Amino acid sequence: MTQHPAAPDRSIATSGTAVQIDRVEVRLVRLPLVEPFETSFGRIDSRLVFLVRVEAAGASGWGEVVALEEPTYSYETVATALEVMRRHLVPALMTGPIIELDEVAGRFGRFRGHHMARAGLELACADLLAGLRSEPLARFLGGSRSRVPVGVSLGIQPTLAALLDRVDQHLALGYQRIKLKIKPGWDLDVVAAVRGRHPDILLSVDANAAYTIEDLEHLRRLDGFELLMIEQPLAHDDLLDHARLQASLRTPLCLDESVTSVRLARQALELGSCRVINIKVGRVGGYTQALAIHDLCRARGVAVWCGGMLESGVGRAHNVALASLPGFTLPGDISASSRYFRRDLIVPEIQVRLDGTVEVPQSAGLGFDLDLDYITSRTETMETIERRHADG
Ligand code: OSB
Ligand code: MG
Repeated sequence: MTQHPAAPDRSIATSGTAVQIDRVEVRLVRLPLVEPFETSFGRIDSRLVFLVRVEAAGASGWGEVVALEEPTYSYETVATALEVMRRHLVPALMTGPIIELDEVAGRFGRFRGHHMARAGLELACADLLAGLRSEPLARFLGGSRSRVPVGVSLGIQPTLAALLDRVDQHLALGYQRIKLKIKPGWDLDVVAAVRGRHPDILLSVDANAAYTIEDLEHLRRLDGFELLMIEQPLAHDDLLDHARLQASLRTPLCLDESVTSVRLARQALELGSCRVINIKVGRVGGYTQALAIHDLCRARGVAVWCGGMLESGVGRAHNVALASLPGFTLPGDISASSRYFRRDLIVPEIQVRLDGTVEVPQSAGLGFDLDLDYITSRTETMETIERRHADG
């Protein structure tokens, strides 16, 4: 295992018992959204939730693959993740027992890409291992906070009035930070209106790669609005132009799409491509990478926060656990279940307190029960992958 010298040494210790995973269940569950979610890359009307359950000797763990149905935010889709999981990842995972969580990432080490698919399995294994040692997932990962600060991501709206309403509503609910999705034609006026109405809130914007370096002068006009950060203004694979842009801005840039590994995180920081990093466990391929990026940023005094992918409660609960680590100093995109869903897949649902925090569960594993009846009623596809005896 290679590690950056600045990052503290880390290994997630388990009880030391070897666990053989012999069955993986995958389900695609369709959840309606309370309202469409629109970004610069398109509009999402409902969420096809990809749940993963790993089973070993009577115990099980749950994870979620955060890929969308279309290859817009990333090249992965629900369909590619399912195919890669059943053909490559699950067979690799089942080649022998695991003791430590980083062995799961190790089993996938020879594969390239498909981070969201890998992460779904690693998340499920983390829940399983934490549960087997009767430890809350947050503590298992090294988290220390009992509550995590949260913000909300507000999609592009049909009108400015509708957006201003959403902003007011979510501030009243306690959210500590408002993030506005922007794109060319829905940017300066919108930000000016929200900032004019709320001079003192933590406000950020997220372009999901909608601009190019040709827009530098235009983007510089965002510098007047005291934004907390500008998230991913330029292409997903362009660290160099982000560095050029950051050099001519006062406002910190935050990278999301561009940071898919600890190596790219280090390169982005060394190039000056950003001053903040959004960590999404799916985008980076699982907890092992997410923790390495957290450790790298913490050692360098760079703030990180936990991003979101319109997860169901399962992915959301994992995000809460991750965000309890000490380096997650900015509010995460971890909203209440009710911000997206009329009914979520977990009990209790994720709730945001009026002080803009979400409580970190203290019970073993994920810390939430799964609503199996509701999950079953919404399941479109279910498949189980069993270990073949010839494999072990
Ligand atoms: O860029 O952060 C993003 C949702 C889907 C894909 C990408 C992004 C988002 C969000 C919503 O901003 C975050 C959330 O509340 O889950
Ligand atoms: Mg983003």
